[in-house]
Amino acid sequence: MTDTDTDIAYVVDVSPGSGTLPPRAWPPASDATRLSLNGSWRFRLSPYADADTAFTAEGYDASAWDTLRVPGHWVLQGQGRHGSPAYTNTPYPFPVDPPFVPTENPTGDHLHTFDLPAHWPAGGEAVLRFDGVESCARVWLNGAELGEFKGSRLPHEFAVTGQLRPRGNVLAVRVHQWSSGSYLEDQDQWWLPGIFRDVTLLHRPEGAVRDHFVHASYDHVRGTGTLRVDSEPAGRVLVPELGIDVASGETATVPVEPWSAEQPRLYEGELVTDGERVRLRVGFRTVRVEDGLIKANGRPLLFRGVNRHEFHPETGRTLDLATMREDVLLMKRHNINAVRTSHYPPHPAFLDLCDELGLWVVDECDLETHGFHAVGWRGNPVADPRWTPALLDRAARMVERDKNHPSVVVWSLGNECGTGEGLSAMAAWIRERDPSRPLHYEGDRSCKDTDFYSRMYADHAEVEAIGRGEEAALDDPESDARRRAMPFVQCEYAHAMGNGPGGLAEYQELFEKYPRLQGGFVWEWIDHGLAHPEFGYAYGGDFGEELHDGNFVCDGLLFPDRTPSPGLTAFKSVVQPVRMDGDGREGVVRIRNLYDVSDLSHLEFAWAYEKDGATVREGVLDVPAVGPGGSVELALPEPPRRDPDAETQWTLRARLAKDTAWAERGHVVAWAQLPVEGGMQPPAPGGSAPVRAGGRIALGCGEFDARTGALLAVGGLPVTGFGCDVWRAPTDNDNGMPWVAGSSLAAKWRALGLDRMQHRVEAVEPRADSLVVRTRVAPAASDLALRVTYHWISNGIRLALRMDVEPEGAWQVPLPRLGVRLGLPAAYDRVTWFGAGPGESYPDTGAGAMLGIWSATVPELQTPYVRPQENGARSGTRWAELTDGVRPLLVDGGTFAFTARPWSTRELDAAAHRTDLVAGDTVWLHLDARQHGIGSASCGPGVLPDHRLRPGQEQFRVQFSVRDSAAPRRPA
Ligand code: IPT
Repeated sequence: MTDTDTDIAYVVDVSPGSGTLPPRAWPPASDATRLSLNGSWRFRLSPYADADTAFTAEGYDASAWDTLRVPGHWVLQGQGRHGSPAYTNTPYPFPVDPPFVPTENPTGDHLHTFDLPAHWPAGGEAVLRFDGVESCARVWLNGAELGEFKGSRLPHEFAVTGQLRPRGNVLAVRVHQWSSGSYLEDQDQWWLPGIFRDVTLLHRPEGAVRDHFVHASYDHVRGTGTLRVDSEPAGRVLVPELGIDVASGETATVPVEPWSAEQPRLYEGELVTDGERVRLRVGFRTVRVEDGLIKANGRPLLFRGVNRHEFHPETGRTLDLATMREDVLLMKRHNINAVRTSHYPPHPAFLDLCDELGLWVVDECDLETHGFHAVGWRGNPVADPRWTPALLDRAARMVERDKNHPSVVVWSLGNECGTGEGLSAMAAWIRERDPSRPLHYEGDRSCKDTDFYSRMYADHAEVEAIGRGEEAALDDPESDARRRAMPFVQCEYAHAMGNGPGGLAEYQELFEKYPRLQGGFVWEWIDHGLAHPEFGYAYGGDFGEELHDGNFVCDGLLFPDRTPSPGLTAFKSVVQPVRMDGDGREGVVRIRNLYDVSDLSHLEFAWAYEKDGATVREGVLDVPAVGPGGSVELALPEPPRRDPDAETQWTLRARLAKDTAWAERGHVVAWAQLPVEGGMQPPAPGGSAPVRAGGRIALGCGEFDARTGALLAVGGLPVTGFGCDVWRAPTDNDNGMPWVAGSSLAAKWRALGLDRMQHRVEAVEPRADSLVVRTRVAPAASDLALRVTYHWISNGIRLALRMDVEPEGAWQVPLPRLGVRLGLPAAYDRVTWFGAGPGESYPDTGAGAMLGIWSATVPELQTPYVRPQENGARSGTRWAELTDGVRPLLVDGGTFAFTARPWSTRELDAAAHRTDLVAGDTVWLHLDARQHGIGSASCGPGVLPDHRLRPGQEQFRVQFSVRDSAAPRRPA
């Protein structure tokens, strides 16, 4: 071993570090002085861990170094000069050889010079705090080494009393991308080294609070809260609003309003010691598992949750306060009541926001060893006692930091670590330190270290079996019995990768039906697409990584820029805490309150009576303050005169009656539509006789190719590429799970050739007053086919199509879609339609889409999935009008899904990034009788049987007409 080897031995040492202070509560607002050391630092990157340490000496001249923003990841700064991000899901991007890491270990040296502010107090002590450094840091102050640590998303503090001077302090931090700690941080995200959270210097006055623990429980029978604040050193605990003034360690019990995610009642208080006044924000709540249920304040919980990684497209895991707040506000506005901090404790300010705005938090430890799966879990750190101190250190740093947050109701040991004694040791330590919160861990089916049964991506049938308590036995009778007595939560489900997830509503029905099923957490909150000059948003492989997992990192309910995806809009509707159903014809609505604690008095219920999509009357319903779990049946107002020719419906909206901390008055919490009459489709117009001229056949306002029978024009508007279409650019869910053989439906589709169907024209048959075109549509090298017959009729103004489809042969796979496709001039770039909208919807998605009249430009109809794929279908469409502003094309005469895009399906299919898609001279219009559902097979179950498009006999009708824009929309 050389000298340098000894010097860097700490990098691969499995111990958590040395020189740091014991963990303690996140320093809340207090009157003690603090100095943020965030800002512009000097930075140098070396390819190896043993670069010279001369920079740590006093007087080192770093003026030639780069500058870097701290907090930040060096790979996301410096325009590529500092290496690149890399993405893997489960595989370690280095050999599985614990605790060793590659010799090529990017090492970032950071230097920062600072003065103490004039008001920095004399005396007392000083602490240097790092809130997050990935993956390992060694620290020097004014030339003296302080120590080193690992545990990227956990705080570390050093005592620096006596080492500070008024001016010219030099802080030197060496950060290694890889360390033994990397084996514990294999969390399916970008590998992003750096000092990515705040660095702070804290003054600690004599007698300041070293640590404090707020115990605030709620007795729902008596309506009282009990507060005890343990403090070191002792002090006084004041909560003026409650008249509490007790010594630390003493208990006060008083009547209070409890804290809950729905009503996050916080009481302002203070802990006063000889040296410091610390702000307390006390939320009284008791969470426990009893009678086989997770209960908060005596009531069973239903988690409408999401998994949240910390992510920003420009700054990676460095998040500013505004972004954290935006996350919480977006969650609240989308009816989300819970968040799992997958898979590490978040920036502590995020938890303050959860306390304040109300979210149930599953706080997860910074721990995942998933990559050991690839080697049969050999050498898994959680099963190797040498790593137990590191695991305990991580557990303690999470619990101590976050223990005073009322929002944190569950501790999670980590994610995907297999099983092992290290986890049991963590659980035992946490139970001892904080028995007030239930424990979660998904990866051990024996559930020996957890308080409830948790799974990920279990399909609907299995979830139902669990709900009934009829799940299969798994291991020893003792574990089986323990698990069966436990409540159940899906810690991950409904993988939100690309278009989807499908099947949300069916999960929610189960969660609401079986008490044992206490909800779940959608995977995941936001796409981790990194802003990229060439690709728009980059995913795995875009930085030239040798090993990567592609766009599996883009699987969130938000796009990278935090625009809600259709999946989030759907989730909001599926989990809405108020349900309105009933019989529109009878004019009766049943309103159910699904809140945990709130009655309905904070909502205003608006009704609208709509005819063919237009509101003809509206008003506000008088709804009593029904309590949680209750329901009421109400009569809707007397509808205006019935109009059997029109399509009529009630639209009901439950809106906030007053401003809240997270949304303004009028914000729609829940809605429903109750149909009244079905309306009538315009009858098929007949009369015109086909006329052959040149290579064309004219039929009323339609023109056709005499050889192929393809539509060439309608009302003089040229049409290209007309024909039956079954292909869609596969979604991520169609592509399935790369690691599960046979899970890709898209691979089956491509093997069969559904992306390259050939159309053989069997007959073009002019009849007395119609044109019939018979075709056989089939892929090369197969004898499977669809017999497709187009029946056309026209009265000179409208052109009607009936397409009959008859499958031939033994089809084993569902079709992607079934409908017609046609190309229009690019100027046809605006659409108004009566159907579901404004967003996209597929058979098993789009619960957020309402029936109404909507307008959008063709670019606006595109859903910007980071990896391009099928998107943008508007289903349940009664009519759609595309226009160039002069001669609108109306499509009606049936109920269909339409999709309009400025590029073809082939181009969409070939694109890897949004920037590959360039609008051409054609708007491609798809009119589908049906689409195959979406499912969530990118990680989870496929499309449920009801939503599969099985090839079968099909009859599809639509009509086309072109008018001058001045003429009425619906011609004769
Ligand atoms: C599961 C992981 O817990 C999560 O981090 C993420 O990778 C998710 O899947 C998929 O995006 S693990 C999976 C193999 C079931």
